[in-house]
Amino acid sequence: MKKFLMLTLVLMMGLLLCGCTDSREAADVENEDFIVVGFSQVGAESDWRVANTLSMQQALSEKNGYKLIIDDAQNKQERQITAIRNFIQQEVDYIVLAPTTETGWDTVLAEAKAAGIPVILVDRMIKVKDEELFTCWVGSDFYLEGKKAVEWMEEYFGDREIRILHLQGNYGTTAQLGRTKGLDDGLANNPGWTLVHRQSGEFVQGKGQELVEECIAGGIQFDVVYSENDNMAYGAIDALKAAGLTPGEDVFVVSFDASHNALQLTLAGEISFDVECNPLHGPRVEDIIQRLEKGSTPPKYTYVDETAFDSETITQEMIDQREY
Ligand code: GZL
Repeated sequence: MKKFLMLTLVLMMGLLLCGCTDSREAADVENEDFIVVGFSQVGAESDWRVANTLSMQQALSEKNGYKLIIDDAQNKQERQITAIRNFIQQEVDYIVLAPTTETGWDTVLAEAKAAGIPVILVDRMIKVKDEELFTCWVGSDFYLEGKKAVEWMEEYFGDREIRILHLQGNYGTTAQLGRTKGLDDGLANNPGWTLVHRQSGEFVQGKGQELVEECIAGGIQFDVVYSENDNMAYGAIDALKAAGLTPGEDVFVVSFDASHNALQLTLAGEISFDVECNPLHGPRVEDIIQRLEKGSTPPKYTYVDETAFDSETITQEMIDQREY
């Protein structure tokens, strides 16, 4: 009898031990059916960013076979670096990085590479000594976006002298650098254009409004607001209206992103020209991961095709057909 009891005890202990895997093993078991993706996102500063995050969530869903871990960096690179290190610790299968800024990534991406985790970049670009530190990049040609805006301004204003108030995005981001260079080339090629003020509105509505209010209060005269994203343009429009100025008549607003709300303002004539910056990178990232899973090599750089909208030709039907 004693032997039987001992045998039963040993068996029960064995069952208990094999049944109580630690949480990590349990997670591994749970995750093994999924491709685990760690996504370091800039933040939620704009309509564009919100649409970008939603696109990633919809594409990298559990229904599609993914477990997506999103970290919101609140626009701080140091939080992104921490997030990437956490993803490495969690042994994710892929890291997706939407970089806040272009520089400062070499060390942490070398750690991801050493851990054998592919890094996919979306949206803005980074500058690293070794381009093997990331697998591939998908995003926009921000200089071309700026060029499109300048070409519209040249067409619309012709030889008219114009004074430009420039609301920049966060300094050092590829979007700001490209869109600013587009305007700088326009200023160099159009002697009748004058830059009356340039400052970063950090891609957010409140700062955009504040800068325009300060310029108006300071007596700065301007004909065009070149706003490097829609949310700053919303703020600029509020400031113009509060000062009794009619956007589209007294002052012309040129913007970037072409998010839904901005296109409604373009239809209303309050934004004169809006250059698309497509945020729907979720399906593009999913396609890249599937290619990598199958052992094929996606292109190192993929630029998304983008259009632009003119208040004189846009229609509600065009807006209704868009995904964001
Ligand atoms: C552009 C993206 C920019 C958007 C802003 O790809 O990086 O950041 O234009 C967003 O709306 O904040």
